[in-house]
Amino acid sequence: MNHNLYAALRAAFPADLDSTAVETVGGAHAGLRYSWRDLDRASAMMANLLDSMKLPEGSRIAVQVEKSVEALVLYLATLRAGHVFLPLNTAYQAGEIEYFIGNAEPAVVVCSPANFGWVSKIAFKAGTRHVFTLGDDRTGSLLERAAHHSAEHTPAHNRAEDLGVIIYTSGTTGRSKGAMLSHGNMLSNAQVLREYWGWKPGDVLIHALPIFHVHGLFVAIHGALINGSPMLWLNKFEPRAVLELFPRATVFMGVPTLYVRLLAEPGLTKQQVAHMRLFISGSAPLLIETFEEWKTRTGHTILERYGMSETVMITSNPYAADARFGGASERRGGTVGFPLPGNELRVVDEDTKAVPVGEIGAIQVRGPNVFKGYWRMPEKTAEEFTADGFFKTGDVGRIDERGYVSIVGRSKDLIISGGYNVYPAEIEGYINEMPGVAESAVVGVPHPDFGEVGVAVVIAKPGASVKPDEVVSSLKARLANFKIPKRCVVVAELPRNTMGKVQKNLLRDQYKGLFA
Ligand code: MLC
Ligand code: AMP
Repeated sequence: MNHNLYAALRAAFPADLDSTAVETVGGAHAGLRYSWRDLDRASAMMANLLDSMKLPEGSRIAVQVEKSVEALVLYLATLRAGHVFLPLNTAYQAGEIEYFIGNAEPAVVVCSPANFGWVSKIAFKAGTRHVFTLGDDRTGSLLERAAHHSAEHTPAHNRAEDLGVIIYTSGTTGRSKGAMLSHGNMLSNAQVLREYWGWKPGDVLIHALPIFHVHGLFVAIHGALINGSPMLWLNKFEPRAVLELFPRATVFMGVPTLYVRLLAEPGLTKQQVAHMRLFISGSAPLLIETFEEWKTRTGHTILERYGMSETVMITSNPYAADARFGGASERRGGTVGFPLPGNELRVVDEDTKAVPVGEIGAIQVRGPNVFKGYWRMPEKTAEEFTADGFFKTGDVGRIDERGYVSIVGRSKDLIISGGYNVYPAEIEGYINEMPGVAESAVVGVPHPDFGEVGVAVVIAKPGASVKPDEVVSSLKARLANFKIPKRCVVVAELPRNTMGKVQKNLLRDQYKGLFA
């Protein structure tokens, strides 16, 4: 049996291949319709282009391009050809890209036409032989080259455990780690979610998330494709454009910031969402206020789920009655619901013993969705798994007497800002190298729009003066914009415990009202 993920998605395309699979909405490239046949033929052409290059097995195809349907086609083509897709956030700057390309050693790099100069320089230096461009307006050398290839292609033969995608996640210490996901990891999760969320004929998904992380790339795209459901496709999230689409759609997925921004629109009414079936939130904690306000304004109860790059989706509130949990069908705000079918989740103490119901501990998971390990980091991988094969998520939570899981914190020092992960250690590393800086601590504080944002607390070397604005502008030149602390303060000293360790909890408390 072929476990190639594209082959499985293709098998779910509707019988009428000329019906619409994707319609672009909003922005300069609105109004384009791609049929299922278009997706199949275009991905065949790109897959044939990749085949013609005779790349070694398991070659990485690194992609940093603006969101477009052609970028989606490139993802499908990479799976189809049996290579490994490596998506990169468009906000990453040269230093970050240099690390990813150096670490992953991709055979092919695809970048935006505007970035070809600097990206190709980095890629060629790292030994990459092929660099293509792909614009969000159907331009670029990738499409020009693919145009010469046949629109028929037989998907590569893959085993379930074959690597399909590498997603880089930042590290608590040191640099980013590439989470290796197999065709089987992604397909099993897509199949489970299709059932669990009650996908059905007639569903239409609004796709307004970036496609370089698992939420937009896997949960949303696989969900629609494996159900043969069309997508209304926005290259960028715009609350008003989304609002206008609700009468034509049934499913919406967003990080909490998207819900907060939609709630700020006076046009969000029960009538406007009458056609919608399901609103799903994830990637960051959904505030109970947002959950309640959404219910009041729209009459819909947001379904919150929980996942991560290493595991894809782990838990979900129920869409319909879940027989495994006494027929519970309530979507409970402040919880992330039940472990998904086939996925085992436990909350443990420091000795890996399950804690009693209702008590807090570390969340560990095991299942067909859990990744193979970190790219070229066998020791790190071994550290993150228990002897019996559970992955240590780094999240802290509890399970209540009804089986609902809640995330109450993180053992990893991580800030989640608007659904993007920011690791303080990385930012602190850059700040600590700046002239005049003795030490720094970056902490997350509540923010009305992004949920949480970073604040940098800096101490200067004796006799030196450090200007907060200069710290921020210097970071901006080197790091992706969403990682930049929204505020920098210079102080005389940092609070420490008896071991000399900076007490970040005290800093978080001290600055929690900054953006109130
Ligand atoms: C943008 N900015 C952010 C930010 N996004 N700051 C902090 N956190 C963020 N997430 C800042 C920029 O730095 C810039 O600042 C300014 O906002 C405008 O930039 P923009 O690009 O125009 O912003 P906007 O389009 O408004 O983006 C906001 C957003 C976006 C919420 C639409 O961040 C987004 O799409 N988030 C979704 C992330 C996501 O898909 N996560 C899934 C991860 S998967 P300045 O100062 O430079 O002007 C995962 C697993 C799971 O976690 O469970 O799903
Ligand atoms: P990433 O590594 O980018 O995939 O981010 C995964 C992390 O996002 C998880 O480990 C959680 O900390 C967090 N996360 C995802 N979904 C939720 C949620 N619904 N509630 C709280 N945290 C979440």
